Amino acid sequence: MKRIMLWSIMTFAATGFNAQKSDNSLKKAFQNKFYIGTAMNLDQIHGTDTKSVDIIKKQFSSIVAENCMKSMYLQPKEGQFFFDDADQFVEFGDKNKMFIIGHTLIWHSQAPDWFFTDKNGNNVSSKVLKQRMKDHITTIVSRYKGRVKGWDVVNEAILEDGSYRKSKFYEILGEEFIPLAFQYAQEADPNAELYYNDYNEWHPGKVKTVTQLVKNLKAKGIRIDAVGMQAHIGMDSPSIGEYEKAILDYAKAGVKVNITELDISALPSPWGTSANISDKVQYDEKMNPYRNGLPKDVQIQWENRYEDFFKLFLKHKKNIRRVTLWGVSDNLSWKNDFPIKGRTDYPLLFDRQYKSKPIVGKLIRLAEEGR
Ligand code: 9MR
Repeated sequence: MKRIMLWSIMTFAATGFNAQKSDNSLKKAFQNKFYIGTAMNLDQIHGTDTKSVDIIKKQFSSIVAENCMKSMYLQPKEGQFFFDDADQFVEFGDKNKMFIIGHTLIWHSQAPDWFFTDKNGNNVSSKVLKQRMKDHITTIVSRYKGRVKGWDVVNEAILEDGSYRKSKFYEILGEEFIPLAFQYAQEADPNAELYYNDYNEWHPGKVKTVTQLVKNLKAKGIRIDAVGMQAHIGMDSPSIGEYEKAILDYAKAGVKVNITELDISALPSPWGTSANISDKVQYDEKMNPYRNGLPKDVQIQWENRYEDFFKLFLKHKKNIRRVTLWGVSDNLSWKNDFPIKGRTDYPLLFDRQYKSKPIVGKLIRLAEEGR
């Protein structure tokens, strides 16, 4: 009798464990909370990186293209669009019933030079730039109308002190380029969600200008649905309190928050959490301390940091539309080369062998507990 009982307990434990292993996923656990997404690179979009593709299909409910929808790729020459990669990306999302995000329509970086210059290399007039923005946005948004559900309309236009970035868009059009971009996108697909996306968006200076921007757009009758807070997070900065305050401020201004581009670097940072990709720092051995793996204490600290942020996101789930990781596995992360080239970082949920890290199970449990 005792033996039978022991056997059934063991069988139950074993099947319970297996079921958890095979059925549970981030996508299922978070389905009534918010979309949980990832960025996709070209090998994933083309289907050649099958290990990543399996993970994406199983774990994520939303996708964004890491690079192939940026203006230098979509319109490398005026009027010459290249849609092959973006088309495959959108097809993948449709086929797998995912919430598809377009990244990004207007960004000063990765924009081709022709966008801003005439044939003599001088800045174009405001009239010409407006027309080019309109053509670019209208062509792309109309092509994926009804399929791409939300667009990062403008990316990284405000600096930490709250001033506008002195980009070519700003130089030629002033602050007006932002409402114009939103208006063109809205006209091209009235049902798509429209976002302003930026890094360090918890900085009080940025929060002030971005909330003002939201109010100005709304006052003009132009729709903005959410602010995308890029979450390139470090081990010490930002604090949960700083992040929470920003989420609440954006909610108060009448928009949802997308947590975008989430990755938590386990490495020392030379300057904080900027994601301005033109900034680079010289390689230094001391800044690459974990080439052969994370020490246990750092790994625990890193996991706690992920858990703390997800607790925050779950606490504010009413205001959060989506949480999107900036990639699948550590080996593919941009963080290995930023802000210092050639380091070994551990910012994502899947390791270099494409195995889920223990944090995945912990996040699933957190979501299930918060049901
Ligand atoms: O991860 C992206 C990297 O592969 C590209 O080389 C880089 C330049 O296009 O952009 C990276 O993604 C950026 C995102 O588009 C906007 N926010 C900052 C991200 C990291 O630089």
